[in-house]
Formats: sequence, structure tokens, C-alpha cells
Amino acid sequence: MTTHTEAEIASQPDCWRRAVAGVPAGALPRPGERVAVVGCGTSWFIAMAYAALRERAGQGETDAFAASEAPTGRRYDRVLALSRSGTTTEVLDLLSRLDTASTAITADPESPIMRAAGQVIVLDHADERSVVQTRFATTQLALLRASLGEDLEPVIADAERALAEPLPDELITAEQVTFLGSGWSVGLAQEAALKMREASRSWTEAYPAMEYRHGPISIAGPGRVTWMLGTAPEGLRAQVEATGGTFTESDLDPMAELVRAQRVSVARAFARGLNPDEPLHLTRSVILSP
Ligand code: F1P
Repeated sequence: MTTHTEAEIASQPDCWRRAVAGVPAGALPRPGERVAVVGCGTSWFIAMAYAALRERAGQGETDAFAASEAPTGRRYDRVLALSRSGTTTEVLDLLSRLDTASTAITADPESPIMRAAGQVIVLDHADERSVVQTRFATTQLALLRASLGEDLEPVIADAERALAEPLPDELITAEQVTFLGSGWSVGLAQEAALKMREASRSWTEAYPAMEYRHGPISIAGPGRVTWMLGTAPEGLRAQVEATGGTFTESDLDPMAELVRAQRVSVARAFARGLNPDEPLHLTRSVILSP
């Protein structure tokens, strides 16, 4: 029987197509606005990716924060809050303290974030049964990328490839995996590492690629994988291979490479006798009592 997680991972190209066909006018950050993007867990890492992309696109200063760590006292034109559930306590708390314009993206039109944010974009078609977020996170990033003027068609084609290609055994059996990213893919590297921890209780780490030589490479070695999302810095592969470790990269768009990492996370869960739909110690969202 297919798990919810597997079905949701496989549905990403369709979800992305649907999201980019209906980018809402008005609610998303406008060019020139100074923006803070906030979320928790997966949503924070998607916030990081979007913030880097928006600045790169020249649309304005964009910071990303874990909702619990968003600074008070800085001036932003808009806060963009990401939350699949729309119930995460830290996100709702932050929104309740704001006197700036705010927009939320959520999967649940019945959730409290509908009243907490000034404007809301509902992506209910990408909601998930699995606790572990896969397609909601990437669908919201697809929407955000399209809102910056990006053509997602080649990315969707890459995701289809990422879903079709067989997974190398060494990724499934590796003792340890470190994900690397650069620019906007730093957030995706963090998300890939979180996914693999959540779904399969694997030992994973994540860093900006150029930081890897500054200490984390000491973990590399036989039976361990260093996995680049995007283009690797010159010479890094050779340095990792010299340790006896495996270096993995591809020519896929980093968001499609994340799909491959999601699939490996599920395969690693099965290899360990775990059900990826039932991650240990996790709930769909974190709701803290007052
Ligand atoms: C955020 C989140 C998830 C995580 C866990 C707890 O939820 O941190 O990313 O997997 O289940 O909640 P949300 O605010 O996006 O609903």
C-alpha cells in the first residue's frame, strides 16, 4: 500500500502546475517592499529560499526568520507568514503583535490564521494527510517563484525526472547525510535535512556549501554522503571524495533535487522499518498551551 507521504511526493508536479496557473494578484509582496518572511520548521526553510530569491530578483530587501526569533522593532512594509496548518502558535503570536501589513499562505481555510493575517492565500489543493510536509511546502515555493516572474515549466519537467529515476542504493544505506546549498538553495538544503530526520530518523546536517570546509567536512568519510542542491563550489567534490565519502549532485533544479531527497527519506524510512506517515514525536503542527 502506498503511504500518504509517497502519494503526496508524487503529486508535486501537478500541484506546482496548478499553483503557478493561479498566482493571486495583490496579496503577495510588491516590488520595492521591505519584507520579513516567517514560519516554523519546514515553513521557515521555505521562507529562507524565497527571501534569497526575492532579493536576487531585485524586488527588495527580504529577511527570513523562524517565527519565534523574528526581531521586534525593525521596520518592514510587510510580513509574509507561511503555515500549512494555520495553527502554529509562534506564527499566530507574531501576527497578533504586528502593526504592519501581513499576508499568510496556508492550506486550511478554517484555521485561525485566516483572521490573524491581513490577507490570506489558501492553497488547499496542496494540503496533506502526512504530518511530514512535502508537497505543500514546494507548492507554495512554486507559487512564490512564479510571483517573481520565473517560468516553472523546466522546473516541473525536472521534478518529473526526479520522480521517475531510480534511487542509488548508497543514498538509502548511508550512515550519515549532509546537505549543502548556495544562495536560495541553502534553505532547501535545510529542508532536505529536516525531511530526512523527520521521515527516517536519520543523522543529517545542512550548511551553506562554502561553509562545509570550515569544519563540517570533518564528518565526511566512507559510508557517508555529502549532497549538493544546485551547483557545487569548485573542488569540493574532490575534497569530499578524498575522505572516502560520497559526493552527490545533479543538474536538476534544486527544488526538483529536493523531491529526490524526499524520495530517499521515504526509502530510508522503509529500510529502517519506519512508517513515514507516522514520524516519531511529531504532530501536524505545534500548538503550545498559553
Ligand atoms: C510547521 C511545522 C512542520 C513540522 C512539524 C511541526 O507547521 O514545523 O514543518 O513538520 O510537523 O510543524 P506549519 O506552521 O507549516 O503548519
